[in-house]
Amino acid sequence: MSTLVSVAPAGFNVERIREDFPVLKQTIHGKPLVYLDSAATAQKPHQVVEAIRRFHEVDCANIHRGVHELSQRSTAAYEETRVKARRFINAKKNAEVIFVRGATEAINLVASSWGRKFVKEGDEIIVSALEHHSNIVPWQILCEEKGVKLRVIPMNERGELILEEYEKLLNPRTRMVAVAHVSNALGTINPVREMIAMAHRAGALALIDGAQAAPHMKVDVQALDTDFYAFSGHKVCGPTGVGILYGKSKLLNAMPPYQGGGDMIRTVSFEKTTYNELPYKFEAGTPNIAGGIGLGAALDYVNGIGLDKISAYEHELLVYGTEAISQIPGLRIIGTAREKAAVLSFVIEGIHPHDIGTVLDRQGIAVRTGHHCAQPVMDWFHVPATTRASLAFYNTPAELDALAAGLRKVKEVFA
Ligand code: 7TS
Repeated sequence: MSTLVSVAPAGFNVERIREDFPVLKQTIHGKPLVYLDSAATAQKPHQVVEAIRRFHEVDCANIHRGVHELSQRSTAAYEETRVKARRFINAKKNAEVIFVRGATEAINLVASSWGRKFVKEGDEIIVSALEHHSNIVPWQILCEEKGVKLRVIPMNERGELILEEYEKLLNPRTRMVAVAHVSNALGTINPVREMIAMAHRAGALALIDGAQAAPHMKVDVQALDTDFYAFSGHKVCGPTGVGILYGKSKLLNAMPPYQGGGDMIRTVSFEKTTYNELPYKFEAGTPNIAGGIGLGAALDYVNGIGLDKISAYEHELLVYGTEAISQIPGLRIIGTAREKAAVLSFVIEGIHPHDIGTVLDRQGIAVRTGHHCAQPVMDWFHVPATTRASLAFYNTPAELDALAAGLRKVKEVFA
């Protein structure tokens, strides 16, 4: 048995946890599956699958509209997830928790709704050099429409943001600072609490893209004092197509609706329509009800293990995996921030990442190769793409040994 397992936090039993993930118990090309692509999407425990199945088999009805029993039940189950999500990020009020499709939609909602009303020509918006495209492009669209300038916080060779440079970018024209909590391409954990405080001192708002943070660490939106926080359910062991936007109620109340339709209105006439209160003002149309209920089960599941334990265990895995793959000749890790979570991005001299990914796949090892929707990060490091192994609490040290062995095989194949 690996020594690592013995230093896993008390009460953390990875083999027991893996029993909850039927998908992990399969072979791929005749080899046991080694799933190292959780940054793209996390696997789902059977409790989540069961909650979705139960909804469809027992409670299925539309929500917020029926007096009948099934609609009451499905509304209650869906709204229960809002409460769970509020607790998950420690928001003050349920009304500050908006259901969206995922982090992408959350950021688009803010850029579109808040941006439409509160930015004007000559203003500035700050993002960082390590953002996922979903925290760049919505702001670029807004900038183009409004004549706003997009400014970029640079990073160092470790993939850490340079706060002195960030400080210089802040000025009275800055309206919004939109930054990832954790980088999907590098694993860097940004000092967002400090960055939010800096934004506020300059009179700007802050949006944190928590897509890669929510699965790995305890998030407290009140302690961060963030104005907006976005995450995707599917990266926290929930289903795809559902996520959460947190916003301070004062800001959300002042923003115009993002989409019009059912559920987001109070009254409609051809002369004038009035809008529903928060959070429904931002939830037009029939939502992903099954997904929302599945997300509730996922948050219960993750809380049941405990994010403190998850963080501690994954940190040990990251250290172990970093050591294991660093032994491979010609391998360079991209992203060596001192504060780092769950991501091993790397290149191997002379071998294209897609070839690495293909050879690993033949050995049952699932990694992502490409630019990871973070092309500016690739440009900064002068690489076209990387191979990325991303970790979750259900991974084991033995799987990281398998990755290292797989990479040795890659070297043999392309020798
Ligand atoms: N922000 C970050 C930091 C992300 O990593 C991702 C998705 C998103 C936003 C968008 O999330 P979505 O659920 O709305 O698509 N990242 C990845 C990834 O690294 N590989 O596949 C998707």
